[in-house]
Amino acid sequence: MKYQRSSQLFIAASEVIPGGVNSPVRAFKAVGGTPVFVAKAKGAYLYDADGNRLIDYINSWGPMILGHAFPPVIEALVEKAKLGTSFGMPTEIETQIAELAISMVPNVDQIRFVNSGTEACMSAIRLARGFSGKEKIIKFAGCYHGHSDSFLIQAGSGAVTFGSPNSPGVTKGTAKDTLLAVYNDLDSVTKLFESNPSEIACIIVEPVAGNMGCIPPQPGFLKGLRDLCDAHQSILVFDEVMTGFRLAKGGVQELYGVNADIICFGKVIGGGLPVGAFAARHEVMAHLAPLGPVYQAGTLSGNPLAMAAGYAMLKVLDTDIEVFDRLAKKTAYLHQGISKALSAHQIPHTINRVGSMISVHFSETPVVDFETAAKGNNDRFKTFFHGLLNEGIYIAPSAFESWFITDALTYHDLDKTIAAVEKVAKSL
Ligand code: KE4
Repeated sequence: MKYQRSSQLFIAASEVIPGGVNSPVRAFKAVGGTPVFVAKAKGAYLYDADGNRLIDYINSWGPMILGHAFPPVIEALVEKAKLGTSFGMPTEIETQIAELAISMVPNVDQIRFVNSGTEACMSAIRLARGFSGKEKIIKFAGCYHGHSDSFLIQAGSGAVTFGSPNSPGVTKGTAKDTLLAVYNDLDSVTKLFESNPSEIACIIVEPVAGNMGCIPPQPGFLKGLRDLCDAHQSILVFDEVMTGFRLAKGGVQELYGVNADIICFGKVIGGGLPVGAFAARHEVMAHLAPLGPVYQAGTLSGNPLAMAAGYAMLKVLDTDIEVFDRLAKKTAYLHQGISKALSAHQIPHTINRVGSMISVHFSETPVVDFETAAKGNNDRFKTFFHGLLNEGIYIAPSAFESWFITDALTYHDLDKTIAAVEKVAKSL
């Protein structure tokens, strides 16, 4: 594969955009080398600035669950754009996507749309604090909820890649109200409740973690968080920005049968346009402006263009009753193929998978939290990443990310990917 054009574009971008990218993980800092610039994408394939075709396994970090340039979404966008893109006034499409999302997700009565997952999670903890009258939050080391100050305390995703868990610019005043627990370790959560009695507004958790690679909740973990929140009158926030409308129609609440109090969304809900959202029962949402005192707002929140894209995407996911099963089967097939290829070359590895989220860890021990995820052999991951890229396979440029499977992938694409892993395994 040649990357001359991407290299030239990266030099030009770096002159005028910090690090040449608008989101750090794209800069390839965790794997080295020059970021690939995309010219266009269709279905399961990216076409980069040098004309290389790549099978895409990040799909814009989740949104492209049905493939790039998915026709119903594009058609909806084109039609809606002809009518204007944003008015700063209510439109019918916002009600339509709200009604549809609420019909798909258990245990919610209302939803507020924002413009990113960060905004959704930031607003959710403010609402939890306003509802409970308490100030502290519990998050989990390695979980990432966007770049709002309260979350950049040993965040996962990009922040871990940069090895600066507590980002400069986050004040001590903010940091003191964020308590850190260990993912899949209920005792670590219980201890925080005991040492901060009646001060904890909420627990925010990725119910299936995707920012340490993919890490499933161990049996009883989510139910244990539910019970702790009930016992201490705290709010349970599920950050389903990655998992919402991806792991099941009703997300993790449906998949694991545990209800949260506020659920955050992003990625898939926007069909590839900037949309975030948070949803809850009436009693919680009654505290949100303009109904109640908890303020939250946004110029482009609910803009009809993004709503039209999200609505077109959700409608397909709501009506195609086999899509989640197809996605899970393709991901399981990929899992088996990759593991067989790595094992054939005695490469120590562990693969985590839930539905259409999967991650490969070069570690002999099970990856169940941030500490075990960080023990992976990162040099081996770098070789793996670039080896696959050279074979036309694009996976997440960091070991601390999940891959996102799209239904546009064929079994031929999966076989091509497995064959590439077989070839790369020789050099690991
Ligand atoms: P955004 O603000 O990036 O839309 O969403 C933040 C967010 C919140 N919650 C979870 C569970 C998330 O995974 C994210 C964002 N995910 C990363 C990928 N790990 C986005 C990629 C990036 O930062 O460029």
